[in-house]
Amino acid sequence: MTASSPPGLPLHPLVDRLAERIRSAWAELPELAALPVDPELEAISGSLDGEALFIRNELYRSRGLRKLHLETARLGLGLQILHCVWFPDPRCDLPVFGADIVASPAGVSAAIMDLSPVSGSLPEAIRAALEARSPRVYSQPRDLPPWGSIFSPYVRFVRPAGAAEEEAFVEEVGEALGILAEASRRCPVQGADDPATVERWQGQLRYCKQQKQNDKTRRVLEKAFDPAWAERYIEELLFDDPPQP
Ligand code: BLA
Repeated sequence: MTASSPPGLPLHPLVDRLAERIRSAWAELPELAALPVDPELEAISGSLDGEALFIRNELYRSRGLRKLHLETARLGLGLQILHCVWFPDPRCDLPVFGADIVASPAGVSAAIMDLSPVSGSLPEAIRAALEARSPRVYSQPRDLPPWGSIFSPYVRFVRPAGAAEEEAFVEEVGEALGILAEASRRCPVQGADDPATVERWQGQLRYCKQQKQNDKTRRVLEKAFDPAWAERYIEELLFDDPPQP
């Protein structure tokens, strides 16, 4: 049994290791507090064609970060998903962290992570910290879909080939979260009606709108549950519009 799944249903090691890395990253954040999750959405279990399904959602906030979301799921046909987004408070000059892992018995088909700008370009200190990392090479990079125009030039989107590349990916996520966590400790909190705040809020609205164009997410959720449920889950939990600051 693992921390993220019911007994007898271990998750793919990359999903488990990355989930643990993310949880230890947010445990260090200042002013960390749990956010309420609709009990209907927090822990979901069922079955599809005789196969066990489950979704676990964890939600927190911290200084400068309005919504820290981690979802781990098993959604039929052996599909396992890790989805994580850290949405900043628009009053702070911080990017959105996002990561997604899609694994099946055939292996990990997609591992993506990014610190995505919400106001034209990344804050300079974040850009410099990303630039200063040691370079990593993956043998099977993947091309972004058109809606991926929201991502930064530093986005990582790969099919990790083997344990070494999976480990490199976990390390990279840890580094990116460290960079964002450090920036979140120090960022000034600007006024709710400051034009920069409003621009960053609009940037988050755009981020959510683009993510909602990912038909692959919707299709998997519709198949495991039903279209109305998938719609509600996407609109209310995964990519709900950020409240106006
Ligand atoms: C791709 N996301 C996918 C795929 C599936 C899901 C099945 C196709 C796998 C593949 O192309 O190999 C499914 N992802 C889900 C589901 C959830 C989920 C059901 O998160 C439920 C919570 N997606 C995100 C975030 C990012 C993201 C935060 O949720 C990035 C920061 C990216 N997922 C992303 C991208 C693709 C993908 C870029 C590839 C899409 C494509 O190639 O068309």
